[in-house]
Amino acid sequence: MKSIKTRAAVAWAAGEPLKIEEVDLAPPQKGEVLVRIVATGVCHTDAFTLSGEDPEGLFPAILGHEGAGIVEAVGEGVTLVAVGDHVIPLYTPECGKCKFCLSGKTNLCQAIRNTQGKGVMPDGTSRFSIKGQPIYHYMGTSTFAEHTVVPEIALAKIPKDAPLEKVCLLGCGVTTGMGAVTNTAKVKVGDTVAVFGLGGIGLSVLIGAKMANAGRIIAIDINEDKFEIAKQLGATDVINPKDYDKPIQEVIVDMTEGGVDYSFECIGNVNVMRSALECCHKGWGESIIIGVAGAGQEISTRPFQLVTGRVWRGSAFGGVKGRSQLPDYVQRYMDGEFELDTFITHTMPLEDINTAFDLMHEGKSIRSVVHF
Ligand code: NAD
Ligand code: AHE
Ligand code: ZN
Ligand code: ZN
Repeated sequence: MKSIKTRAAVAWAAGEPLKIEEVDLAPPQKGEVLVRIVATGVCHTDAFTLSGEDPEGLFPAILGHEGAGIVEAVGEGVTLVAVGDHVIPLYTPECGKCKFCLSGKTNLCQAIRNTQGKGVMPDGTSRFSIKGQPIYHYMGTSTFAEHTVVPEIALAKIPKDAPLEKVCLLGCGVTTGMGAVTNTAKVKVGDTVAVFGLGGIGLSVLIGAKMANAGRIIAIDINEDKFEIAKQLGATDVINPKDYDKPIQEVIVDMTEGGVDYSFECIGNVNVMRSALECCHKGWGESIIIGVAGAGQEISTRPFQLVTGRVWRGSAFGGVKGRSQLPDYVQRYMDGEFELDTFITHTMPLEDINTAFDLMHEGKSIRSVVHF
């Protein structure tokens, strides 16, 4: 097989709009797969990396990690997928063999993590180039391209009747939020929950909390436009920290007779992470960090908060093992257990992808889905 030409949105430099380019894509090598991306969501993490705040950010790169597509070709030795399979690329792969996969304790497969973080395939090179200049991969997925190459361990095979332009959101946002509730926090019936940040991630936490039959579900955002949809998805209380002249953690502790059982930070703001921890109930409350904070930022609290029983934890891709567990999320969506339409506030062709970033920054979208 020869190289192909494809279309992609290229991030040439931090802080600059993406540029639509014709890109050369080398054929999939051993263990790799060529995927035609049908649709991709735009997650805040793409904007985070584009902003230059990501310590692993590399340029020029093809961003995007919330996609869905169809296998067009496979490299030597590929056995996990075949041409024609419908797939969701996984930024958290699942090799099934590494210490992490075998631990039974985490979804953070490390088989290809080093090269993934360096913007290249496991053999240390990129498949993307423009006029001979290599373009970096991103999160091992690079879904802002009509065609991408992905290691086979980084593909979840999904049913062919799943609508790719919707289930692409399960490639990151919705799975991350729902999974954080069930796998990381393990919210139980009647538990009190606080969700900070009502974007794609926070709203998916709401879906998970409602499904877990949590009791009170407090949704917090500084953009009140998010409150209506939060209520639709199960929030019992919606609050804006700007309406109070005391720290929001104190407001929540007062509202809940001592604090919540679980809180989720879905913003990436280290000050809010502190509030999310400190609104937890003394003795047992757990706060789950989902938001991604910029280079050099650190979290802080009085150690006494932990001494007195509050727990700080984190969650990546909702603790979900992509190849073995993501197909089940797709099936549950197909069975009508939850819906995705509410999340898709905007759709657009690849050419208009920068609008998706503008809408996100203006607080006007939940998810934009880009089609090719
Ligand atoms: P988003 O931009 O759609 O939503 C963020 C929300 O936070 C917005 O509604 C915004 O109004 C609100 N917000 C901002 N500042 C606030 C503040 N000070 N107080 C209260 N609300 C505030 O983003 P998203 O796509 O939902 O992603 C959320 C975060 O989760 C990002 O940091 C993203 O990088 C991260 N993320 C992490 C994972 C993971 O696996 N850990 C996966 C996906 C996304
Ligand atoms: N590259 C950043 C960290 C970015 C990060 O935390 N990514 C999350 C997924 S966000 C998806 O929207 C993640 O899965 N992290 C685990 C991992 O191995 O990257 C940095 O700070 O260097
Ligand atoms: Zn994401
Ligand atoms: Zn592994």
